[in-house]
Amino acid sequence: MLAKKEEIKLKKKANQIRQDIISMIYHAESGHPAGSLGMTDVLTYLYFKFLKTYPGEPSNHKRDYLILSNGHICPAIYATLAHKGFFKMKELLTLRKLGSRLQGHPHRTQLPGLETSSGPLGSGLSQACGIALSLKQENKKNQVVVLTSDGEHEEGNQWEAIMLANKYKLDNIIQIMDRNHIQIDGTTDEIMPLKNLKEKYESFGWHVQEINGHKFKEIHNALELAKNLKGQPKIIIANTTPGKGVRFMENTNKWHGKAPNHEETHQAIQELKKEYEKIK
Ligand SMILES: Cc1ncc(C[n+]2csc(CCOP(=O)(O)OP(=O)(O)O)c2C)c(N)n1
Ligand SMILES: [Mg+2]
Repeated sequence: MLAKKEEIKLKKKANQIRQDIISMIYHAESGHPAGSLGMTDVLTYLYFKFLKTYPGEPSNHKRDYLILSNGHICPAIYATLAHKGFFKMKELLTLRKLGSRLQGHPHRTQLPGLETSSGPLGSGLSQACGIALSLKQENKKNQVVVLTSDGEHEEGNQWEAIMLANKYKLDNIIQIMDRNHIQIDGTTDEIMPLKNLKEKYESFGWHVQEINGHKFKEIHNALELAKNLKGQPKIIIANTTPGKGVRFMENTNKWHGKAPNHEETHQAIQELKKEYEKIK
């Protein structure tokens, strides 16, 4: 069970991370707010409760691995890493600037805390499989958590990795899918219907859970169950609201990859600040 006190702390942290995401994208004048805001609760829980991380020593061999496959939502992981102490908060406003370590898509060798580079969709699960397989061969217990998006499930490579993870019984993988029903140009139903992803994954030999990706108790319970389940790869389908926390950005693909202007930024931050005061 997730204690009430912990839940409140996580909600406050996620709210602050959302404010940073908005400021970063505003200053960069480009970026991807919808998916970033949608996955903030999951990322907050992972870094502040679940993953073994070593901010001062990011390559520590005891660490768990977080692979961000849908690299365009990197403002969320950058802000979370900064809050966790991987680098200074003031660096966040260098997002997408020339020479910055915070590129528009994650660049592994530049920024401490990143395990992979990403951007080309559909590659992260394959990368996670490689890491998970090598950890297994060395009898290591580190967890490999991979974040993917629903849009990525239109990539053939994704399904090759799904089969491989089953073949090698990669039970050190937990995939969390951002099921937000949008992609660049519309809804996933309009562009390429994904139908019943739970049934599909089950038929590929995966253990599947479906949760509300904004309820910390559900995130907690699903990850605890997944961590302790052996013998097969595991996926948590996180149903999320794209743009979560900023009403005018919610549930539309219009904010997939667009920066808010000055007024919109002000409105978004005000809304988040009001919400922060209500957290209890
Ligand atoms: C292989 C590949 N094809 C196309 C793109 C361009 N692209 C970037 S984001 C995106 C939409 C993908 O859908 P999803 O990740 O679900 O978007 P979100 O929910 O974050 O809006 C596309 C097609 C890409 N990055 N990589
Ligand atoms: Mg999506």
